[in-house]
Amino acid sequence: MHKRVVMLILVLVALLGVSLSVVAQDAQPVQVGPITQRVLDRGELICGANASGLAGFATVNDAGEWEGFDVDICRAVAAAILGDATAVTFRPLEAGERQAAVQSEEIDIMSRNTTWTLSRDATWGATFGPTTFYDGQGIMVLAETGAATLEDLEGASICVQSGTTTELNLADAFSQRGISYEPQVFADAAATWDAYLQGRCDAFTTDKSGLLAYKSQAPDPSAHAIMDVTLSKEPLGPLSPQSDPQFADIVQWTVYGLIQAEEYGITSANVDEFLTSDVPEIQRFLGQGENAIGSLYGIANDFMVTVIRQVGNYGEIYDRNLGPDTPFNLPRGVNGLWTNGGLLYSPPFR
Ligand SMILES: N[C@@H](CCC(=O)N[C@@H](CS)C(=O)NCC(=O)O)C(=O)O
Repeated sequence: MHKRVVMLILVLVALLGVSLSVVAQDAQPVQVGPITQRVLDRGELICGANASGLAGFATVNDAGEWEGFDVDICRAVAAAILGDATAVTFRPLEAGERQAAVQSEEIDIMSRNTTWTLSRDATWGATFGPTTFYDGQGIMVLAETGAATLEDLEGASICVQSGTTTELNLADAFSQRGISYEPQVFADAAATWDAYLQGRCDAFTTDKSGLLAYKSQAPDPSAHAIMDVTLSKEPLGPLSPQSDPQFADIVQWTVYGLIQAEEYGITSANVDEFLTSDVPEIQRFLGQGENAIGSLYGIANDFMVTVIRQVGNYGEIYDRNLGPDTPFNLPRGVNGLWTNGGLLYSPPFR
């Protein structure tokens, strides 16, 4: 009888030990992946950016600071991981330099008007984040030519940058319609644009966002017309080396957080008022109370509070760089929230 009691106590103690160790494991902080770890160690995020400057998306201002829509995406990720949107080093990359930069992991993230395609996803060793800007390829011509359709460009010479989806789509679109053309291909963006400006090409082609940026910088913008044709789908967004899926998740949820914040109406100006919101969904989104959000990725639980406070929500980023108070005044269109008929839709933060 005595022996049995002792045995029972031993079994109970063992069971308690097992359950305590399970609790202890649960409470252990999440281990961050290799890219996040090196960002933390370095205290800086290295972000691949547009090399020649793309107005509205990535340029260096008079004070020597990077600014633009693509730039702000990197700033948001730096705020999420490091708590500091300014802790970013931008690494300029020409189109053809992107693959090597991702593969060699000389950058942690790229946010550089880059189109998500299957072959890039597979061969660059990249993980693409959510699309931040839905675009399409367009064509610019001298306004005086009056060219309006692709057929009007029969026999034209067209300036295009190599290492881009642009070069491939151009070939597809023209051969599909049986239109002959002469591609003038350049490895760097400035040379491509200069050749068009100097009249060495009849047309210049790239993403429509890029056309707007270039047109705004032309000596006489009104001399150029963006034709009302769209050659392709160009979903542009950030990407990171696929060696750290957890880092890619952080990028993904930061971008979705920008979109979700806009949907909730949470802005850099009012985020503090939302901290005490009694809406459970918003408490969770902002990582308040007992809700585990960022901590599941080893970053600050309330990472979205920092991101919104320092960078703003998606709508603020869009307006600051491309909205009504900028030279672009670009309507949101498909880049609106799904609640406004656009394509931006965040999965739930829960
Ligand atoms: N979205 C397309 C095109 C991106 C692209 O590189 N476009 C050129 C337009 S000329 C550009 O921005 N070049 C600037 C540079 O290489 O710095 C892609 O991902 O391939």
